[in-house]
Amino acid sequence: MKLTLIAVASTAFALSLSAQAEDMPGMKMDSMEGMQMEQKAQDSVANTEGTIKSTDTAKHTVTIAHGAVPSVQWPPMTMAFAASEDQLKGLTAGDRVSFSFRVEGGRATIVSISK
Ligand SMILES: [Cu+2]
Repeated sequence: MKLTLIAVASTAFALSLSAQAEDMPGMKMDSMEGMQMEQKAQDSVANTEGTIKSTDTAKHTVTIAHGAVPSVQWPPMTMAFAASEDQLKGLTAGDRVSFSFRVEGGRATIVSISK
């Protein structure tokens, strides 16, 4: 009688262990993927060159026709970047610039820009 109880108890214990073992790797992988994505977002500062198409000091954007940016897998394109008032200062359409930018949540923000 005592032996049967122990057997049942240990089976239940083993079952709960294997259930945990199945859950845990999944949870670990999820959190690791999350960390890697965060890491990528933090590291995604890319450099390229382009030509200023327009600036918008009210919206704080600069539209640049830029070349391909392999590090973020971008083809050449014309697009708007968020820029600070300071960064926009002295930039005008037609200026050839080299700049670095960061991509966060689908929005590209100028890190530094120079003619
Ligand atoms: Cu682009």
